[in-house]
Amino acid sequence: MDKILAKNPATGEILRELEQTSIETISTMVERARKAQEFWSNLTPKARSEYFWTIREYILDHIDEIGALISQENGKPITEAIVHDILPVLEIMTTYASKAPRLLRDQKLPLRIMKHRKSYLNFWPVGVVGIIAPWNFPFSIPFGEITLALLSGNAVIFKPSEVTPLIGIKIAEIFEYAGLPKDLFQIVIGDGLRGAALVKAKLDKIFFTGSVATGKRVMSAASESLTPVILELGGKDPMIVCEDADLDYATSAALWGAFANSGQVCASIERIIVHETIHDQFVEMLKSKTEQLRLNSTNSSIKSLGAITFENQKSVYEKHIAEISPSTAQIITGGQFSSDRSSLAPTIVTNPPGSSSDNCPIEKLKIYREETFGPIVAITKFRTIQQAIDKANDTEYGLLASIITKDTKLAEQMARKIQAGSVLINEVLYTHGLAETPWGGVKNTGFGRVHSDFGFYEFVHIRHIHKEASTFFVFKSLWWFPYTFHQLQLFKQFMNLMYRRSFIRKLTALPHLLMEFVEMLKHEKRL
Ligand code: TXE
Repeated sequence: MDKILAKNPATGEILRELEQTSIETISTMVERARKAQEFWSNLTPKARSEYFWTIREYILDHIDEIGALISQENGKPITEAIVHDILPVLEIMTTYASKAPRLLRDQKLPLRIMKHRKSYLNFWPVGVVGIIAPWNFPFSIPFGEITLALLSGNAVIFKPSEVTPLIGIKIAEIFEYAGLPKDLFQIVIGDGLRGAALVKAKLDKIFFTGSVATGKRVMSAASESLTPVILELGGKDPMIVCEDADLDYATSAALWGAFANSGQVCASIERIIVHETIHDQFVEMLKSKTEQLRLNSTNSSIKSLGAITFENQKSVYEKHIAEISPSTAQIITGGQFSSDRSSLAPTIVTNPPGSSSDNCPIEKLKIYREETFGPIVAITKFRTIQQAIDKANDTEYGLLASIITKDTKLAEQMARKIQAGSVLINEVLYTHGLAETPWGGVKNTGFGRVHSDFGFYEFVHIRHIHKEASTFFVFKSLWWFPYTFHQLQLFKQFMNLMYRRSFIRKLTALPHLLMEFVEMLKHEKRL
């Protein structure tokens, strides 16, 4: 199959038929990128940053056109296309094009014991980076990673999802407009076979965002060449709503956290763990707000939920909903596809009536345990704070978690016990849009970080350079050959001096150390 179809998921309209990149050419693309990277890595970080000021202006000048394309091919409302996909790209570009020169400067490492030596860190780009992206944030997820990769001196081969190839092509056009050196940024169009070929093409690092199943395949294939991988996989993120929470605030946060991007977000709130005393009121208020969301408006700027981007996702929703029975859960609202099956009504599911926080049958269902990646949220109950934390951690994922409470001190204590990459207090979901905060998770969510200085340093090797502080004198090191009697005594006294707790014992080691040093110099010439 050499062609793929770019479609509008809201209407089913075919937007374009596209030639897939030939699998055979992928390794030569990497070779060409490697040549271009040599030149690029020799530019100063400031010179590389200059390209990004041009790109930023281009994006601002074409915001409506890019937003419309994202909305059309991904199915999300235009507000989400502009605010969730484009704005974070401008932010990361602005932050890291400014910061890159400083972050890439050599860093001194003060040494505790070897005062006559100097150590410092020097950063160098890893080389050619492969960025394999999903379809849910087809602009912001890869663009942020590409920006950091290029700013730090790498070449990039980018494979957008086959579900959103036109947005990938738009990204390539933007870089072409900026006049980057030829072959420094290249795009692979097509399906997972192309992704697999890219992983095998002797890249220097792979940034993969997608499903756990594919992430495992990527890591396994990358192990053949020991290519390092960063994996950003799924989530089943919890929101804990404490007894003292303002219900209006908590339900609005839950509404956006669960249904933004139609729930097709790795950090979507898919589980809400509510204190049992406010549970019923919370559910009632969330239901009422959910039913006010606009679904099928043709005016994309007032629509709240868009289309389901990826056709195969619909069977996941069906499977999860089908498992519900009167003894396991109840659907409070939603649960049905629109008549054209392009969207799913935002869906709230809770325990059956009469359940207590110790007996929550919903917690055994797929809808509570597995990633739905759609506009579905499962609500359960807790009684004690410890129970809330245990329930939040009772998942194979660990990307984000949220806590809603007026007691922010308590929330901070709770946050330290939650197994997740980020814990947001009285907020939800949005920190992928912040450039300075790390994004990534634990457990099956994967490992490594994107964004933040930690994410920036994922794109460089750290080279440690070590030298004598003085440029005039170089001494043979005392631990070199030959191994001798006074040399050994000298080191024992050195350890007493440096590591004894008692000041007196440290002090008494000093004359012995000096004596052994003199004896060694007199009788035990270094080879
Ligand atoms: O992901 P895939 P899909 C999750 C979410 C969703 C599931 C399916 O749970 O239900 O993924 O989405 C490329 N070697 N997320 O099918 O298949 C593929 O072409 C290398 C979470 O899109 O993992 C695409 O570019 N690459 C996520 C990318 O991998 C391969 C956002 C992701 O595809 C490959 C989206 C292979 N063997 C979905 N096979 C998040 N965490 O944000 C496929 N690809």
